[in-house]
Amino acid sequence: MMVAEAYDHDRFTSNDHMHTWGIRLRETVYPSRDQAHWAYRVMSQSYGKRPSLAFKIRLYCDPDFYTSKCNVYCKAEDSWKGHYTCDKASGQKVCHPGWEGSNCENDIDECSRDSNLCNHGTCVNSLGSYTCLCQDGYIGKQEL
Ligand SMILES: [Ca+2]
Repeated sequence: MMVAEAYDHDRFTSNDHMHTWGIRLRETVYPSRDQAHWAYRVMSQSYGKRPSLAFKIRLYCDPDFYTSKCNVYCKAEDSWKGHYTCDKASGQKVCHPGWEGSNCENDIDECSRDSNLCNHGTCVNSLGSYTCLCQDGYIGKQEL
């Protein structure tokens, strides 16, 4: 429910109450300010000569909050705390390639998961990645 009140700000009397409007709003909550569209609304009464109030409104989540209720917090990280971005709709963490875990804080040991990862080379695990060291007589590129 949104309520707006109007007062006269003249210099003759105190700020007199002129009118009160009330409206029940059903608006879309957008994930961010950049995506939020303005909605144009009018508050008016159907009887008599009552003033109307026209306004525009847009609702969006604070930065790093997601879902239509803005109740899921996620802040993208690429540090010791974790390696992830945030899904724009759900706010769920999306791990960078090479990381796993609830906070994407655990390195994936690609070499132990796939013994054929480097064909004719030696696989060397590293944080968030791996390297293939080619055997003598072989050249090539690894693909992540
Ligand atoms: Ca790794």
